[in-house]
Amino acid sequence: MARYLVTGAAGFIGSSLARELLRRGEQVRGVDNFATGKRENLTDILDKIDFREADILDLDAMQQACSGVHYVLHQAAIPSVPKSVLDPIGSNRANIDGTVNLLVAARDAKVRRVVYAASSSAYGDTPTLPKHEGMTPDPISPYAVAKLASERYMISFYRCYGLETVSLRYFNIFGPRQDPSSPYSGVLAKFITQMLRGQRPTIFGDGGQSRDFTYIDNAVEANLLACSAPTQQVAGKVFNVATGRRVTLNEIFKLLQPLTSYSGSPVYEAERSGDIKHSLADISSAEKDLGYKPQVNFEEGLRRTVDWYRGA
Ligand code: UD2
Repeated sequence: MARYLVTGAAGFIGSSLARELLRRGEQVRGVDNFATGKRENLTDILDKIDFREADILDLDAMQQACSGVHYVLHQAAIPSVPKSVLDPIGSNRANIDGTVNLLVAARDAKVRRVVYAASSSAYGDTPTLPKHEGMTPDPISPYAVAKLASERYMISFYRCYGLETVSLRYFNIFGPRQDPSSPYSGVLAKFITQMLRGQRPTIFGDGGQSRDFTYIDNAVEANLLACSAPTQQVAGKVFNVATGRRVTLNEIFKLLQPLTSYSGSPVYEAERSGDIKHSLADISSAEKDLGYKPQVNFEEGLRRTVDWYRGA
């Protein structure tokens, strides 16, 4: 049995990781400052994990949190393109300073490996699709810049200190427990909850923008593979975590209509600043070096997510 530290444990992805680790019989420690995480996400597992309310900007707290830990799954972040456009300093603090603190703490505690929630936003709006890890990044929003900078810190800590690090570039992860309530929430959480309530969803732009939407179970699996894969295959490296297929917002709206029994139409508003048009991943590196294979496809993920929100 290994001990895992999940940062952002009360978040959508962090709490899903914690739940799967427990299911596999691992020990879980979690930290969260509840900036975006929710206590409800931990209700069913709080008595089974060593949870600490702490901010990743607090170096002492991170040093204590890393003590005796084998693997760190670093999910804590302020994960939003538009929020970072409004507050670049806050984004920089949480998404870069927080990562550096955590890396210092992990290095000093001699953690075996740190796996990081990097972002597909690092690629920016370059026209070539699919995006592969060898492409030169061209981030647009402050959020994307911060996620890329943290990725580079991960690589730097491997090169300079030998701390094994793996960065997973998540492509629009969605699924149960994604917070739908903030203006900065992921589009699927918003659309599904709005349409289930009979409210008109808002599409920013013409709805022709596309994403490689990736169901949560695939991201969880990728994290666990990133912990167990051989050092020479993964340490100091970056991997796309996605499905290799993209869907437009207009297509999603149509798919969601029968699933949510919503018969209305969407509202179209101006495109969002900092947005990119199309996103699609080449997942061959993750397949080869991590042994990753998407477990749940987009349609199945969408059905499971709608079912979850309907029952929530
Ligand atoms: C970016 C990253 C993603 C993750 C995420 C964290 C890309 C391609 N993806 O997601 O990997 O790091 O940031 O937040 O950079 N939209 C609407 N109506 C709404 C809400 C959103 O039309 O009510 C649009 C939005 O303008 C965008 C698309 O939906 O074109 C997806 O937006 P999002 O906020 O769900 O995710 P995105 O792509 O910024």
